[in-house]
Amino acid sequence: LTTVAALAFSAAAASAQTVGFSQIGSESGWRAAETTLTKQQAEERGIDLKFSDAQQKQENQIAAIRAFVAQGVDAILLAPVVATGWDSALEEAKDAEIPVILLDRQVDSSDDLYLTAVGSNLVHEGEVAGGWLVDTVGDKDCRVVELQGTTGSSPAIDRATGFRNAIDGHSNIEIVRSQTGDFTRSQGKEVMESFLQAENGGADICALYAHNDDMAVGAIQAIKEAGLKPGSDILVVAIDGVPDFFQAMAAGETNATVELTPNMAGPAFDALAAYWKDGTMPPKFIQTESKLYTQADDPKGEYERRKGLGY
Ligand code: GYE
Repeated sequence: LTTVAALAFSAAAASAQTVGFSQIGSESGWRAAETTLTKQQAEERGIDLKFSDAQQKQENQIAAIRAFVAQGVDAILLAPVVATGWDSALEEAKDAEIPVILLDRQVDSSDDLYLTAVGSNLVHEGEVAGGWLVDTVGDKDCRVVELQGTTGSSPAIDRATGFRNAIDGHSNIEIVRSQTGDFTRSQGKEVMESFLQAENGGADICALYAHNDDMAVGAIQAIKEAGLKPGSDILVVAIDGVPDFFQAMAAGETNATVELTPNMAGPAFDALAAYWKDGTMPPKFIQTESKLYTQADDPKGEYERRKGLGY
C-alpha cells in the first residue's frame, strides 16, 4: 500500500498542479499585495492558479470552494473572511481528498479540516501595538479610539484581545470608542469622523489604534480635516506595514506599525510541494514574523523598499 501511495503522490507531484485560491477581496493594500505575490509565486512554480475574488462575502468563498472541489483541483488556498461557518465546505474538500491551506486568518473549524494555516500570531500583533502605546505615553492619561477589522474575522477578534492584554494594568490608558472600519480606508475615514465629533472635535482623543494600516490612512485624512495633527495631536498605531503608512510616518503623521508579510503563499506552496511529493504533513500553523516599526526606523526607506511590491 505504501508503494502505491508513494507512486500516487509522486505522480501528483510530477504533473502541473492546479490550485484554487479563494481570496477575500481587495479591501486593503495589504490584501492586494498578498494576491500579487500569490499569483507571481504560482507562475514561478508552474502552478495553474484558479483565482476567485469573493468581494468580502463568505457565501462567495463557500461557492468558490465547492466549485474548486467540483473541478478536482489539487489543493485549495483559503483566506477566510470570518472565522465561523466553514465546516461543511471544508468537509467537502476533505471528502474529495483535496488539501486546504488557510492564509492570514484562522477558522473555528477543527484543524483536521485543513492541511495547515500560514499567518501571523494575531494576538501578539495587538500586544506589540498596545505595548508601543504603553511605552510611549508612560503614566499620562490617554483616551484611545479603536478602528476594528471586519466583524467576526480572526484578526479583528485577536488584535482587539492583544491590545487589551497590553494596556491591562495601565489604568491611565482607556479605550473610549471602538467600531469596525472593515479594514478599508474609506470606512476608516468615515468612522474616525464620527469618533472626532463624539470626542470634543478630537481634543479628547490621545491615540488611534487601527487593526490595519489602511483604516489608519483613511482616519488621518479625517484627523487633518478636523484641524488636528495626526501623529502628534493624536498618536496613530496600526498593523500591516504597507507603503502608504510608512509614507505618512515619514511625514510625521503616523507613529508605529506592526509588519505583516504579504508573502503567505511562499510557505503555503512549499508545504504543498512536500505534501504532494510524499505525503509529508506540515505543522498545523506556520507562523510569520511580526516586527514593530516606528519613526526611528527610517520610514522613508521602508516606504521605498515596499512600494511597487503589489500593494
Ligand atoms: O491586516 C488587512 C486585511 O487578514 C491579517 O486582512 C489580514 C488582514 C490585514 O484586510 O489589511
